[in-house]
Amino acid sequence: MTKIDQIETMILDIPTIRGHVLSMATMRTQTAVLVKVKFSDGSEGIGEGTTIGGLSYGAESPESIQSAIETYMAPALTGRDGNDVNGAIQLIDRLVKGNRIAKAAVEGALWDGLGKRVNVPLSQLFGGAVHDKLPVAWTLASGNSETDIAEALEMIEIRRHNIFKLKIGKRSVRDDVAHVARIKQAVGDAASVRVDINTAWSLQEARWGLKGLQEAGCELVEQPLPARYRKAMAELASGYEIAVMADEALNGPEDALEVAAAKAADVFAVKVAQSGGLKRASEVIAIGQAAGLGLYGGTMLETGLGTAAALQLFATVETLRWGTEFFGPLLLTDDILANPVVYRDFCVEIPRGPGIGATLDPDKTDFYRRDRGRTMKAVAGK
Ligand code: MUC
Ligand code: MG
Repeated sequence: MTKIDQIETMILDIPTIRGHVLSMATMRTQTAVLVKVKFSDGSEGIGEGTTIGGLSYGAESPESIQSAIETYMAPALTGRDGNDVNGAIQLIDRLVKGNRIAKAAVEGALWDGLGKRVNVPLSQLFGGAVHDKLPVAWTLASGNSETDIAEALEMIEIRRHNIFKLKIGKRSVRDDVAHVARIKQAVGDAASVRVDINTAWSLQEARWGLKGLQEAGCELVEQPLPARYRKAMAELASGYEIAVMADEALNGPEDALEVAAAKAADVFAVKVAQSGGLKRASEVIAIGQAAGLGLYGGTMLETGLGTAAALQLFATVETLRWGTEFFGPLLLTDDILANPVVYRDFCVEIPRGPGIGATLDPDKTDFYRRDRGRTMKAVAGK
Protein backbone atom coordinates (compact mmCIF):
# COMPACT_ATOMS: atom_id res chain seq x y z
CA MET A 1 0.00 0.00 0.00
CA THR A 2 1.26 3.49 -0.85
CA LYS A 3 0.88 5.45 2.35
CA ILE A 4 0.62 9.16 3.02
CA ASP A 5 3.95 9.86 4.76
CA GLN A 6 3.99 13.60 5.24
CA ILE A 7 1.92 16.72 4.51
CA GLU A 8 3.71 20.08 4.31
CA THR A 9 2.35 23.57 3.67
CA MET A 10 3.85 26.88 2.66
CA ILE A 11 2.48 30.39 2.32
CA LEU A 12 3.67 32.46 -0.66
CA ASP A 13 3.19 36.22 -1.04
CA ILE A 14 3.40 37.25 -4.70
CA PRO A 15 2.87 40.83 -5.90
CA THR A 16 0.11 41.57 -8.42
CA ILE A 17 0.89 43.38 -11.69
CA ARG A 18 -1.34 46.30 -10.62
CA GLY A 19 -3.71 47.12 -7.80
CA HIS A 20 -6.79 44.87 -8.13
CA VAL A 21 -9.72 46.87 -6.76
CA LEU A 22 -12.60 44.75 -5.45
CA SER A 23 -15.65 46.06 -3.58
CA MET A 24 -14.24 44.78 -0.29
CA ALA A 25 -10.45 45.10 -0.69
CA THR A 26 -7.68 46.29 -2.97
CA MET A 27 -5.15 43.56 -3.67
CA ARG A 28 -1.51 44.43 -4.32
CA THR A 29 -0.24 41.02 -3.29
CA GLN A 30 -1.81 37.61 -3.67
CA THR A 31 -1.17 35.09 -0.92
CA ALA A 32 -1.25 31.43 -1.94
CA VAL A 33 -1.17 28.39 0.34
CA LEU A 34 0.54 25.38 -1.23
CA VAL A 35 0.42 21.82 0.06
CA LYS A 36 2.89 19.06 -0.69
CA VAL A 37 1.99 15.46 0.17
CA LYS A 38 4.83 12.91 0.26
CA PHE A 39 3.93 9.24 -0.21
CA SER A 40 5.75 6.12 0.97
CA ASP A 41 6.76 5.08 -2.59
CA GLY A 42 8.63 8.36 -3.06
CA SER A 43 5.88 10.00 -5.15
CA GLU A 44 4.56 13.46 -4.32
CA GLY A 45 1.40 15.45 -4.92
CA ILE A 46 0.93 19.22 -4.82
CA GLY A 47 -2.19 21.30 -4.27
CA GLU A 48 -3.25 24.89 -3.65
CA GLY A 49 -5.79 26.54 -1.35
CA THR A 50 -5.99 30.25 -1.93
CA THR A 51 -8.41 33.01 -1.00
CA ILE A 52 -8.55 36.72 -1.84
CA GLY A 53 -8.28 39.82 0.33
CA GLY A 54 -7.22 38.19 3.62
CA LEU A 55 -10.42 37.79 5.66
CA SER A 56 -12.38 40.48 3.80
CA TYR A 57 -13.80 38.08 1.17
CA GLY A 58 -14.67 34.99 3.17
CA ALA A 59 -14.32 33.12 6.44
CA GLU A 60 -10.93 31.55 5.65
CA SER A 61 -7.59 33.38 5.60
CA PRO A 62 -4.27 32.07 4.29
CA GLU A 63 -3.17 31.59 7.88
CA SER A 64 -6.34 29.68 8.87
CA ILE A 65 -5.99 27.49 5.78
CA GLN A 66 -2.43 26.61 6.78
CA SER A 67 -3.31 25.95 10.40
CA ALA A 68 -6.40 23.83 9.58
CA ILE A 69 -4.25 21.63 7.37
CA GLU A 70 -1.27 21.34 9.70
CA THR A 71 -3.17 21.00 12.98
CA TYR A 72 -6.24 18.97 12.05
CA MET A 73 -5.97 17.39 8.62
CA ALA A 74 -2.35 16.26 8.31
CA PRO A 75 -2.28 14.19 11.55
CA ALA A 76 -5.53 12.41 10.58
CA LEU A 77 -4.36 11.58 7.07
CA THR A 78 -0.78 10.54 7.77
CA GLY A 79 -0.35 6.77 7.47
CA ARG A 80 -3.53 6.28 5.40
CA ASP A 81 -3.72 4.71 1.93
CA GLY A 82 -2.62 7.44 -0.49
CA ASN A 83 -4.81 6.08 -3.29
CA ASP A 84 -7.99 6.30 -1.21
CA VAL A 85 -8.87 9.90 -2.05
CA ASN A 86 -12.60 9.43 -1.42
CA GLY A 87 -11.83 7.91 1.98
CA ALA A 88 -9.66 10.92 2.83
CA ILE A 89 -12.41 13.35 1.75
CA GLN A 90 -15.01 11.55 3.87
CA LEU A 91 -12.74 11.38 6.92
CA ILE A 92 -11.84 15.06 6.74
CA ASP A 93 -15.50 16.03 6.24
CA ARG A 94 -16.27 14.21 9.50
CA LEU A 95 -13.37 15.76 11.42
CA VAL A 96 -13.39 19.31 10.09
CA LYS A 97 -16.44 21.53 9.56
CA GLY A 98 -16.25 24.27 6.93
CA ASN A 99 -12.65 25.16 5.99
CA ARG A 100 -13.46 24.33 2.39
CA ILE A 101 -10.42 26.02 0.90
CA ALA A 102 -8.09 24.08 3.19
CA LYS A 103 -9.86 20.86 2.20
CA ALA A 104 -9.54 21.75 -1.48
CA ALA A 105 -5.77 22.22 -1.13
CA VAL A 106 -5.19 18.82 0.49
CA GLU A 107 -7.58 17.00 -1.84
CA GLY A 108 -5.87 18.55 -4.87
CA ALA A 109 -2.51 17.23 -3.68
CA LEU A 110 -3.96 13.74 -3.14
CA TRP A 111 -5.48 13.65 -6.64
CA ASP A 112 -2.20 14.97 -8.08
CA GLY A 113 -0.23 12.19 -6.36
CA LEU A 114 -2.66 9.54 -7.57
CA GLY A 115 -2.63 10.87 -11.15
CA LYS A 116 1.18 10.88 -11.16
CA ARG A 117 1.39 7.32 -9.79
CA VAL A 118 -0.97 5.94 -12.43
CA ASN A 119 0.52 8.32 -15.01
CA VAL A 120 -2.70 9.96 -16.22
CA PRO A 121 -3.86 13.57 -16.14
CA LEU A 122 -6.32 14.36 -13.38
CA SER A 123 -9.05 14.96 -15.98
CA GLN A 124 -8.89 11.24 -16.70
CA LEU A 125 -9.61 10.40 -13.06
CA PHE A 126 -12.78 12.49 -13.55
CA GLY A 127 -13.81 10.52 -16.65
CA GLY A 128 -11.68 12.19 -19.32
CA ALA A 129 -11.23 15.62 -20.90
CA VAL A 130 -13.70 16.70 -23.57
CA HIS A 131 -11.89 20.02 -24.21
CA ASP A 132 -8.22 20.86 -24.77
CA LYS A 133 -8.78 24.59 -24.18
CA LEU A 134 -11.46 26.80 -22.64
CA PRO A 135 -12.51 30.45 -23.15
CA VAL A 136 -10.95 32.67 -20.48
CA ALA A 137 -12.14 36.05 -19.18
CA TRP A 138 -9.95 38.84 -17.77
CA THR A 139 -10.95 41.02 -14.85
CA LEU A 140 -10.74 44.79 -15.29
CA ALA A 141 -10.25 46.15 -11.79
CA SER A 142 -7.65 48.93 -11.91
CA GLY A 143 -10.14 51.32 -10.32
CA ASN A 144 -9.89 53.70 -13.30
CA SER A 145 -12.08 53.64 -16.45
CA GLU A 146 -9.34 54.90 -18.82
CA THR A 147 -6.83 52.32 -17.59
CA ASP A 148 -9.47 49.58 -17.86
CA ILE A 149 -10.35 50.59 -21.44
CA ALA A 150 -6.68 50.62 -22.49
CA GLU A 151 -6.19 47.21 -20.84
CA ALA A 152 -9.28 45.75 -22.56
CA LEU A 153 -8.33 47.03 -26.00
CA GLU A 154 -4.83 45.63 -25.62
CA MET A 155 -6.16 42.22 -24.57
CA ILE A 156 -8.44 42.10 -27.63
CA GLU A 157 -5.57 43.23 -29.88
CA ILE A 158 -3.18 40.53 -28.67
CA ARG A 159 -6.06 37.97 -28.77
CA ARG A 160 -5.67 37.07 -25.10
CA HIS A 161 -9.19 37.90 -23.83
CA ASN A 162 -12.50 39.00 -25.32
CA ILE A 163 -14.57 38.45 -22.18
CA PHE A 164 -14.21 41.09 -19.46
CA LYS A 165 -15.45 40.98 -15.91
CA LEU A 166 -15.55 44.41 -14.29
CA LYS A 167 -15.28 44.63 -10.54
CA ILE A 168 -17.78 47.20 -9.29
CA GLY A 169 -19.77 47.89 -6.11
CA LYS A 170 -17.38 50.24 -4.38
CA ARG A 171 -18.71 53.50 -5.83
CA SER A 172 -22.31 54.69 -6.19
CA VAL A 173 -24.52 52.60 -8.47
CA ARG A 174 -24.84 55.54 -10.86
CA ASP A 175 -21.04 55.95 -11.14
CA ASP A 176 -20.53 52.22 -11.53
CA VAL A 177 -23.12 51.93 -14.31
CA ALA A 178 -21.51 54.89 -16.13
CA HIS A 179 -18.10 53.15 -15.82
CA VAL A 180 -19.48 49.92 -17.27
CA ALA A 181 -21.26 51.77 -20.10
CA ARG A 182 -18.00 53.54 -21.08
CA ILE A 183 -16.10 50.28 -21.23
CA LYS A 184 -18.83 48.48 -23.19
CA GLN A 185 -18.95 51.37 -25.64
CA ALA A 186 -15.16 51.23 -26.09
CA VAL A 187 -15.03 47.47 -26.80
CA GLY A 188 -18.33 47.27 -28.72
CA ASP A 189 -19.24 43.88 -30.13
CA ALA A 190 -15.61 42.71 -29.94
CA ALA A 191 -16.07 41.59 -26.32
CA SER A 192 -18.54 40.37 -23.74
CA VAL A 193 -18.79 42.66 -20.70
CA ARG A 194 -19.90 41.34 -17.32
CA VAL A 195 -19.70 42.66 -13.76
CA ASP A 196 -19.01 41.29 -10.29
CA ILE A 197 -20.44 43.19 -7.31
CA ASN A 198 -18.98 40.83 -4.68
CA THR A 199 -22.16 41.15 -2.53
CA ALA A 200 -21.91 44.96 -2.14
CA TRP A 201 -25.44 46.05 -3.17
CA SER A 202 -28.74 46.19 -1.32
CA LEU A 203 -31.82 44.91 -3.17
CA GLN A 204 -32.89 48.50 -3.90
CA GLU A 205 -29.47 49.36 -5.34
CA ALA A 206 -29.47 46.16 -7.34
CA ARG A 207 -32.83 47.00 -8.97
CA TRP A 208 -31.39 50.29 -10.26
CA GLY A 209 -28.08 48.65 -11.05
CA LEU A 210 -29.45 45.77 -13.11
CA LYS A 211 -31.71 48.08 -15.11
CA GLY A 212 -28.76 50.37 -15.94
CA LEU A 213 -26.32 47.53 -16.64
CA GLN A 214 -28.80 45.86 -18.97
CA GLU A 215 -29.29 49.09 -20.92
CA ALA A 216 -25.49 49.50 -21.15
CA GLY A 217 -25.13 46.10 -22.88
CA CYS A 218 -23.68 44.23 -19.91
CA GLU A 219 -24.54 40.52 -20.21
CA LEU A 220 -24.19 39.18 -16.70
CA VAL A 221 -24.12 40.36 -13.10
CA GLU A 222 -22.28 38.26 -10.51
CA GLN A 223 -23.41 38.10 -6.89
CA PRO A 224 -24.97 41.56 -6.55
CA LEU A 225 -26.38 40.79 -3.08
CA PRO A 226 -25.09 39.16 0.10
CA ALA A 227 -24.74 35.38 -0.12
CA ARG A 228 -27.73 34.54 2.09
CA TYR A 229 -30.27 36.78 0.22
CA ARG A 230 -31.72 33.98 -1.89
CA LYS A 231 -35.25 35.36 -2.24
CA ALA A 232 -33.94 38.74 -3.33
CA MET A 233 -31.53 37.09 -5.80
CA ALA A 234 -34.50 35.15 -7.19
CA GLU A 235 -36.42 38.42 -7.65
CA LEU A 236 -33.49 39.83 -9.67
CA ALA A 237 -33.06 36.65 -11.70
CA SER A 238 -36.73 36.61 -12.72
CA GLY A 239 -37.15 40.38 -13.06
CA TYR A 240 -34.44 41.23 -15.62
CA GLU A 241 -33.09 39.84 -18.87
CA ILE A 242 -29.44 40.21 -17.75
CA ALA A 243 -28.09 36.91 -16.40
CA VAL A 244 -27.64 36.69 -12.62
CA MET A 245 -24.72 34.55 -11.45
CA ALA A 246 -24.18 33.14 -7.95
CA ASP A 247 -20.64 33.12 -6.56
CA GLU A 248 -20.31 33.79 -2.82
CA ALA A 249 -23.70 32.03 -2.37
CA LEU A 250 -22.14 28.73 -3.50
CA ASN A 251 -20.17 27.02 -0.76
CA GLY A 252 -20.48 23.41 -1.81
CA PRO A 253 -23.22 21.13 -3.16
CA GLU A 254 -25.75 21.81 -0.38
CA ASP A 255 -25.75 25.53 -1.23
CA ALA A 256 -25.92 24.70 -4.91
CA LEU A 257 -29.07 22.66 -4.36
CA GLU A 258 -30.72 25.43 -2.32
CA VAL A 259 -29.77 28.19 -4.77
CA ALA A 260 -31.07 26.12 -7.68
CA ALA A 261 -34.30 25.22 -5.84
CA ALA A 262 -34.89 28.89 -4.93
CA LYS A 263 -34.20 29.92 -8.57
CA ALA A 264 -31.77 32.41 -7.04
CA ALA A 265 -29.42 32.40 -10.05
CA ASP A 266 -29.32 31.81 -13.80
CA VAL A 267 -25.65 30.81 -13.72
CA PHE A 268 -23.31 29.12 -11.23
CA ALA A 269 -19.75 30.45 -10.85
CA VAL A 270 -18.17 27.18 -9.74
CA LYS A 271 -14.99 27.66 -7.72
CA VAL A 272 -12.98 24.60 -6.73
CA ALA A 273 -11.74 26.26 -3.52
CA GLN A 274 -15.12 27.58 -2.38
CA SER A 275 -16.80 24.26 -3.22
CA GLY A 276 -14.41 22.38 -0.91
CA GLY A 277 -12.30 20.65 -3.55
CA LEU A 278 -12.46 19.10 -7.00
CA LYS A 279 -14.93 16.38 -6.02
CA ARG A 280 -17.39 18.76 -4.34
CA ALA A 281 -16.99 21.18 -7.26
CA SER A 282 -17.94 18.36 -9.62
CA GLU A 283 -21.09 17.88 -7.51
CA VAL A 284 -21.91 21.62 -7.71
CA ILE A 285 -21.49 21.34 -11.48
CA ALA A 286 -23.82 18.33 -11.61
CA ILE A 287 -26.51 20.18 -9.65
CA GLY A 288 -26.21 23.22 -11.93
CA GLN A 289 -26.47 20.98 -15.00
CA ALA A 290 -29.47 19.10 -13.62
CA ALA A 291 -31.22 22.40 -12.85
CA GLY A 292 -30.62 23.66 -16.39
CA LEU A 293 -28.43 26.55 -15.22
CA GLY A 294 -25.49 28.08 -17.07
CA LEU A 295 -22.01 27.22 -15.81
CA TYR A 296 -18.87 29.32 -15.45
CA GLY A 297 -15.45 28.29 -14.14
CA GLY A 298 -14.65 30.67 -11.26
CA THR A 299 -11.31 31.47 -9.64
CA MET A 300 -9.92 32.61 -6.31
CA LEU A 301 -7.00 34.08 -8.26
CA GLU A 302 -4.88 31.01 -7.67
CA THR A 303 -1.34 30.65 -8.99
CA GLY A 304 -0.67 28.32 -11.92
CA LEU A 305 -0.99 25.31 -9.61
CA GLY A 306 -4.59 25.87 -8.48
CA THR A 307 -5.45 27.12 -11.95
CA ALA A 308 -4.13 23.94 -13.57
CA ALA A 309 -6.09 21.81 -11.07
CA ALA A 310 -9.33 23.64 -11.92
CA LEU A 311 -8.60 23.27 -15.63
CA GLN A 312 -8.31 19.50 -15.21
CA LEU A 313 -11.85 19.35 -13.82
CA PHE A 314 -13.50 21.87 -16.14
CA ALA A 315 -11.95 20.13 -19.17
CA THR A 316 -14.39 17.30 -18.38
CA VAL A 317 -17.53 19.49 -18.36
CA GLU A 318 -19.62 19.28 -21.51
CA THR A 319 -20.99 22.82 -21.70
CA LEU A 320 -19.54 25.89 -19.98
CA ARG A 321 -21.95 28.37 -21.48
CA TRP A 322 -20.20 31.34 -19.82
CA GLY A 323 -16.59 30.14 -20.15
CA THR A 324 -14.05 30.55 -17.37
CA GLU A 325 -11.93 33.13 -15.58
CA PHE A 326 -8.87 30.98 -14.99
CA PHE A 327 -6.44 33.87 -15.48
CA GLY A 328 -4.94 33.90 -11.94
CA PRO A 329 -1.27 33.45 -12.93
CA LEU A 330 -1.54 36.41 -15.33
CA LEU A 331 -2.39 38.79 -12.48
CA LEU A 332 0.86 37.95 -10.68
CA THR A 333 4.25 39.49 -11.42
CA ASP A 334 5.85 36.05 -11.48
CA ASP A 335 4.85 32.50 -12.37
CA ILE A 336 5.76 29.83 -9.82
CA LEU A 337 5.41 26.97 -12.33
CA ALA A 338 8.31 25.57 -14.35
CA ASN A 339 5.66 24.85 -17.03
CA PRO A 340 3.34 27.90 -16.94
CA VAL A 341 -0.28 27.58 -18.03
CA VAL A 342 -0.63 28.67 -21.69
CA TYR A 343 -3.00 31.48 -22.79
CA ARG A 344 -3.63 31.87 -26.50
CA ASP A 345 -6.41 32.90 -28.91
CA PHE A 346 -8.81 34.00 -26.15
CA CYS A 347 -8.46 30.61 -24.48
CA VAL A 348 -6.53 28.86 -21.73
CA GLU A 349 -5.08 25.46 -22.59
CA ILE A 350 -5.61 22.39 -20.44
CA PRO A 351 -2.18 21.34 -19.08
CA ARG A 352 -0.89 17.99 -20.27
CA GLY A 353 1.10 15.56 -18.18
CA PRO A 354 0.19 13.38 -15.22
CA GLY A 355 -1.86 14.58 -12.25
CA ILE A 356 -2.61 18.30 -12.19
CA GLY A 357 0.01 18.76 -14.90
CA ALA A 358 1.89 21.46 -12.99
CA THR A 359 5.55 21.47 -11.91
CA LEU A 360 6.68 23.99 -9.31
CA ASP A 361 9.82 26.05 -9.93
CA PRO A 362 11.65 25.56 -6.60
CA ASP A 363 13.64 28.82 -6.94
CA LYS A 364 10.39 30.75 -7.26
CA THR A 365 8.61 29.05 -4.37
CA ASP A 366 11.72 29.58 -2.20
CA PHE A 367 11.81 33.25 -3.12
CA TYR A 368 8.15 34.00 -2.35
CA ARG A 369 7.84 31.90 0.84
CA ARG A 370 6.65 34.01 3.74
CA ASP A 371 8.66 31.96 6.25
CA ARG A 372 11.92 32.80 4.50
CA GLY A 373 11.96 36.16 6.23
CA ARG A 374 10.78 38.59 3.54
CA THR A 375 7.82 40.65 4.64
CA MET A 376 4.79 41.11 2.42
CA LYS A 377 5.72 44.76 1.92
CA ALA A 378 9.25 43.89 0.84
CA VAL A 379 7.85 41.40 -1.67
CA ALA A 380 5.46 44.02 -3.00
CA GLY A 381 8.44 46.36 -3.45
CA LYS A 382 7.07 49.10 -1.25
C1 MUC B 1 -14.55 36.65 -7.48
O1 MUC B 1 -15.24 37.15 -6.64
O2 MUC B 1 -15.11 36.21 -8.45
C2 MUC B 1 -12.28 36.32 -9.55
C3 MUC B 1 -11.74 37.15 -10.44
C4 MUC B 1 -11.35 38.28 -9.76
O3 MUC B 1 -10.84 39.28 -10.23
O4 MUC B 1 -11.67 38.15 -8.46
C5 MUC B 1 -12.16 36.89 -8.27
C6 MUC B 1 -13.08 36.52 -7.22
MG1 MG C 1 -17.14 36.72 -7.79
